[in-house]
Amino acid sequence: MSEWFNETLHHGYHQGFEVAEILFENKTEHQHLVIFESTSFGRVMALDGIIQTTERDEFIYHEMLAHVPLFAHGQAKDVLIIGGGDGGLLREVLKHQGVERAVQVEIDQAVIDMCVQYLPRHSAGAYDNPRAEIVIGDGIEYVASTERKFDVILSDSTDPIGPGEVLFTSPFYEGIKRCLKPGGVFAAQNGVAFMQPDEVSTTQKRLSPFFADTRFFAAAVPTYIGGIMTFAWASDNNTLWQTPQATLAARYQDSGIKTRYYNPALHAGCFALPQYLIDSLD
Ligand code: AG3
Repeated sequence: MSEWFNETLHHGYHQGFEVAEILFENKTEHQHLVIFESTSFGRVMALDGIIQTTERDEFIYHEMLAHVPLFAHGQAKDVLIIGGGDGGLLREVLKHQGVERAVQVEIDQAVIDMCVQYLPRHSAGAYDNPRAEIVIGDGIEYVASTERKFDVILSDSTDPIGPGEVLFTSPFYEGIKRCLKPGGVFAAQNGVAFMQPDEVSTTQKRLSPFFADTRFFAAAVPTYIGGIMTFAWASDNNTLWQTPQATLAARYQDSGIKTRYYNPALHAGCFALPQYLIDSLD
């Protein structure tokens, strides 16, 4: 009998991975962390029973969360990442040579350490990059108190359950507004819309008091099951989201960045949402 890891996120609907080998399993200071070798998606990391990332499809999520805001902005120098302990997002952000500093605030040192050890292809050396600065701490406290200002802020959180819950609240968004430079952009993991519809409408309600433009973009990430994942987008520059495809294409080409999911045409289209989602937004 083979052993299976069954995710516990949605009611009455789940995905399972056949486990080849458990590589690490422990209760950290903040959450239950497991990293295993699967027979289908490479190495897989889960926190509190919820799949966070797999080697096989992480590129979709990390490329979209990094490159949509960064290519739209076009001249980001200072980037802040909240969460993202596996290092995949930091890896993609640092591919932008114009980024002079990427500060990452992660609450759980153990997630970083164990991912460097057991998911090394995620960070791919990003934690040793001199442009990266790692802060172990609570993201909500950081954005409420730092004197730094950022061009792009990315929230790579868990779902709004456990330690990640505060990263979906008004006080967090107020902090984001506080440390975003004029014309900057905030983007955040915002759940799988079909399965977690309230996350989209709640985020819209909570973000819009602080920003002139609040919207969502989407990508289909197979192991975030149930359809498209949405990413929240907030900026006081309400033209940034519709940066012309030709501009994106020029920036993409100049950057020399190689991607496997992201491309300028997909970027230009990713803000188009299914009607059921638009209707839920009012
Ligand atoms: N961050 C997003 C996990 C979301 C999973 N949730 C879900 N399927 N609704 C994971 C960390 C990747 N760096």
